[in-house]
Amino acid sequence: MNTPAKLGAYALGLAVIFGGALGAGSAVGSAGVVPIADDHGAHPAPSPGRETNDHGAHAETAPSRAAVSAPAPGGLQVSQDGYTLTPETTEIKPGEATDFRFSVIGPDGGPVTRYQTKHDKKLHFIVVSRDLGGFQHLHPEPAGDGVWSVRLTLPEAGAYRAFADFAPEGGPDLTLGADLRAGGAYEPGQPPAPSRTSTVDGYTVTLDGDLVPGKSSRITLRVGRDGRPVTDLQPYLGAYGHLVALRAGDLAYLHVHPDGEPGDGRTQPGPEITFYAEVPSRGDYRLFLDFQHGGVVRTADFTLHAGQGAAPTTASTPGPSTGPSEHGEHDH
Ligand SMILES: [Cu+2]
Repeated sequence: MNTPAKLGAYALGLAVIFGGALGAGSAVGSAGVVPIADDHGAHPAPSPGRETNDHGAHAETAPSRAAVSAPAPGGLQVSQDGYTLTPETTEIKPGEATDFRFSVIGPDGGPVTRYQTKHDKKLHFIVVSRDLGGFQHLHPEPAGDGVWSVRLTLPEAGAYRAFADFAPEGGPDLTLGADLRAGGAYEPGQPPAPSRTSTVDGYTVTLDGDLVPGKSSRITLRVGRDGRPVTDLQPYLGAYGHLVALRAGDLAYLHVHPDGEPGDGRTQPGPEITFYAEVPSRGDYRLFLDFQHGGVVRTADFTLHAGQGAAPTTASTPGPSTGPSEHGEHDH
């Protein structure tokens, strides 16, 4: 399988997870899948995740499909599928670098020691403030016996959310979330207002595209510096950009990767980076883009409102009246 196809399959897998969440109670488990497949029509590769959804957990009939598949978005649970994110460091002082340690306890009751490599790393560790202001994307190091260790500074007193994004060897892709606190009095902030432009260290990143609930949405980010387009972005984690989307309100986690990757013969190193993202519902989303230039990784941040259309009907039907039959057509 060539690389773009793999990326497409990866994005599709994520989209299926979110689409499945939409299907809860409305018997549209497949509706979330179909529009993504259309958008990725250039990629002929079958998706392992989709195979499983269509032929593994589900029987031939729609009712069982709806009953079985209702996975929540990632990051909302500290424990899922028998795996539990287990912080060992409990005290964090604001503004002080801390050796933060944690493990993932597996179904057998012991810490997981073998992980698949995903996007160059065995485990991705994201920390955000609960009010979605600050964002850190870190890569912990194994500290022996299944313990992970990472140098972590929580800049101010307050409530934070940590996400561990990983796949145990022989296990599922997981994003587990846990609350962290930095002690002391604090004033919770308001989530940032909608914004499509971000400036960081002299770079300006602008965002084009809209998040539509239940539908794969093309998002294009354009990187400039001092008024000129940046055309020599450097690969970071196997891509020219790394985008995380978090839903305001509960910090549901959506991890997306670009359409294309360095060296595939079609993806340019800037100024544009294209992603496909599917969000599960209306509301505000914070988007954090990691990009590398001049040997430094920087993060641009945005806030988008996903509001058009009522998912999932808008996602899979040309008009409002054809919803039910449309759903029927997609069942096998
Ligand atoms: Cu990472």
